[in-house]
Amino acid sequence: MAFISRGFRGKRRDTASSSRVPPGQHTVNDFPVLSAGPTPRVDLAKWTFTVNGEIDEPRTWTWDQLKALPSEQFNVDIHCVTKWSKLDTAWKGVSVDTLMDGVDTAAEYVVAFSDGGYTTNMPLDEITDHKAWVVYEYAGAPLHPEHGGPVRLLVPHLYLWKSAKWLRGLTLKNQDEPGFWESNGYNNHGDPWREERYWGD
Ligand SMILES: Nc1nc2c(c(=O)[nH]1)N[C@H]1C(S)=C(S)[C@@H](COP(=O)(O)O)O[C@H]1N2
Ligand SMILES: [Mo]
Repeated sequence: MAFISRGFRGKRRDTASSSRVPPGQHTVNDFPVLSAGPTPRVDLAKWTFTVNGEIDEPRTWTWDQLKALPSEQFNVDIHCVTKWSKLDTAWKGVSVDTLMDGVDTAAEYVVAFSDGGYTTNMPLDEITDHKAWVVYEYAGAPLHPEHGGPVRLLVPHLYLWKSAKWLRGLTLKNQDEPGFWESNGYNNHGDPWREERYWGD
């Protein structure tokens, strides 16, 4: 009985994971680091997180204020355009919906901006409605600086370059404005299930 149920679970897991890996991707167990520049040094006493742009009054949180917001713990699969996917990664952070709660904006686009100058753009509705988080813990520990600590954006339904590390804020925009990689050949949208890897895909 135990043998049968173990075998059954194993088979189901394999089926489930292959259907969770987008075309052209393979799974990894480690967590590769991909950064276009050096890991910034961050002083949390001076750190702030800001939502600005097409908004009546910019909203700013200190580190303590961000940590005091309602948080969520969740597991998601992540997909890098360099073809690795990592299943069931465990995160803790604040939903973008929480940061946008009560914000009245006509903006349809957003640019995420980071310490070090990295930017990435998305339609605003790709990061609202339970689709994106500002995360500060990975696997039960503070997010390692190499992976974007103190906080990174996490947009698991798009390729991982949209998940800006060392995130400092979101700029709401009326017009779409390509970010760092989107200006350097990556696709503007980046849906792994459609293999939107490069400009023109
Ligand atoms: N600020 C910043 N965020 C970034 C990057 C970067 O270079 N700088 N690289 C992006 C790319 S291309 C990828 S694949 C992921 C990698 O995240 P990881 O290093 O935690 O695996 O971060 C994304 N976010
Ligand atoms: Mo990447």
